[in-house]
Amino acid sequence: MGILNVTPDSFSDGGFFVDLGDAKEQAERMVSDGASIIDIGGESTRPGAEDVSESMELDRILPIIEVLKEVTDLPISIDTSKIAVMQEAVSAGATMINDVLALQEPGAIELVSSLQVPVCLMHMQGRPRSMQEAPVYDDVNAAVLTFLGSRAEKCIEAGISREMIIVDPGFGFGKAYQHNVELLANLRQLKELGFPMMVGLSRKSILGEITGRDIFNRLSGSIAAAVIAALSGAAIIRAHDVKETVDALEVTRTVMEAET
Ligand code: PT1
Repeated sequence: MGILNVTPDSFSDGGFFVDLGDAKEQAERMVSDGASIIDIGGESTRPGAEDVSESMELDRILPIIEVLKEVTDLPISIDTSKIAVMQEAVSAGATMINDVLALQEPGAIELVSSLQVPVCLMHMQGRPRSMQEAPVYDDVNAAVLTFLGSRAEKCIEAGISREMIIVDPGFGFGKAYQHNVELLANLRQLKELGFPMMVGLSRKSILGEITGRDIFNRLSGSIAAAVIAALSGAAIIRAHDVKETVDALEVTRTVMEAET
């Protein structure tokens, strides 16, 4: 899954992609580099990010969806927690919903049930603005597993079909350094839920903490994290550097398939 950010305060692209021409170019590159899904977010959810209004989010993403449809037939995922944005984006041609709030907004489950599109349910402790202040867990793996299991169950009860559900542990979302490391080390446990897993670690601060690198120098760390996630059973890797990530995952896949 290639990340196309359209927020001017986007955490690593620094607002380079608010321009439609740039968004188109970036999308074309991700397509030719081998992305399978394009993820668009109109609201930054990185640590410390402020809320964005519904109308601003729509103004940002609807034109991008139009442009993307000209460029590719790949699935378009919309990274949002707002039901109006989910609805409008799917009407405009988005085919997947990526919700860092795991459909906890009132009406979100019912809407997605009626839209019949795949949905990624992500775990977060707290909310983006303050989630990194003092995250606390008794057992981070158990907390994530329990939360995602119960959200998935609620979705299924509301009529979302089991095949439409993807789960994501939410690296960096209300997790301290040790929580992120423990989660990645035990990612296989999440497979027990029986849903495809999505993982986003691309350029995140945990990689900076491990390597001492700033955000522009985390490619190797991001690739290592993507490979570990794939070896642990992740089905979807959310990444900025599509070409490099696809190559690394092709090697990983080839070796995994050769295991006897
Ligand atoms: C993610 C994800 C996402 N990450 C899904 N959606 C972001 N499903 C946005 C840091 O610590 O992992 N899964 N949408 C980006 N969020 C962050 C969080 C960016 C933490 C950076 C950090 O640096």
